[in-house]
Amino acid sequence: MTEKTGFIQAKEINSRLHGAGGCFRVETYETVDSTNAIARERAADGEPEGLVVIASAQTAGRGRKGRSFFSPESTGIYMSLLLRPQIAAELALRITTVAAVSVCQAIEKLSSRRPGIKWVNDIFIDGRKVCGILTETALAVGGRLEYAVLGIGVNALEPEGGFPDDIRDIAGSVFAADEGDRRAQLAAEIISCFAENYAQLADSSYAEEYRRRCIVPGSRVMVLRPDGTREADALDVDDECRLLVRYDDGTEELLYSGEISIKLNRD
Ligand code: BT5
Repeated sequence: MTEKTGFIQAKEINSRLHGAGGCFRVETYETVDSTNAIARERAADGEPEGLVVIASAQTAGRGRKGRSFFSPESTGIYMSLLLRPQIAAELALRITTVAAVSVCQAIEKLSSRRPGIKWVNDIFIDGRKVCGILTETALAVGGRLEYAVLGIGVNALEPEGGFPDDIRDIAGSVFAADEGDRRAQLAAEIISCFAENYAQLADSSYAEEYRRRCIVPGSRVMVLRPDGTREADALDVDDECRLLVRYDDGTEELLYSGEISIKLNRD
């Protein structure tokens, strides 16, 4: 039986933060439009690094390129971390990739699941997307980041009645219904794992773990471009977590986040 779930409380999460995770300040809300939107407003008002906005539901959860992120009440974790890293703006992709590794580590600490990263920002379990990550940035003068808002949406449990038709074949959840409501544990573990890894953001040592967890190399992929799609073989992920692909005419390309989307043939 699934326990009756409700709204996540900040104290349930704060009491479970550990290590560097203790430096983050969690605020919880019931229903918001988008936790990323709230965190960005707070960032613009001068809020220091370390705020984490967590909601139990979102009415306008967003993904990349104007897509939406389905964010129903009581079964997911929708959170945004306000960061002010001292890195050049072109390294902002690292925030997403470090977060992807951290979400995998957190899931493995709390379950026997074996998550993988679908380049660049999705976490998959058994062929289904259980988490999406959206990092939004604001630039300061001189090409540095003024702030970054790291948004992480996780399907902890399957919603009652299942996922809506448009994502029914794509989406999955981290926990099975009989594992109960573990959102607070998972949220605390994601924050704590991220906090540890974030300390190493300036060097690219985490890239090895990203590469190991990435499920794309070795697959046939569709590279989606504004001017159409091209099939390619995904070969490898480099030290900056860019994806190296080889097109059928033999040319190779290193793909950056934001320029393209990748679609696995089996999606
Ligand atoms: C993402 O975009 O997956 C990034 C999602 C980030 C959501 C978090 S929640 C907290 C924070 N506040 C926000 O407003 N956003 C962030 P993208 O890679 O563009 O994927 C979007 C696509 O994923 C959609 O077009 C659907 O196909 C699929 N999708 C939507 N909702 C989903 C869900 N709950 N589970 C699995 N797949 C979903």
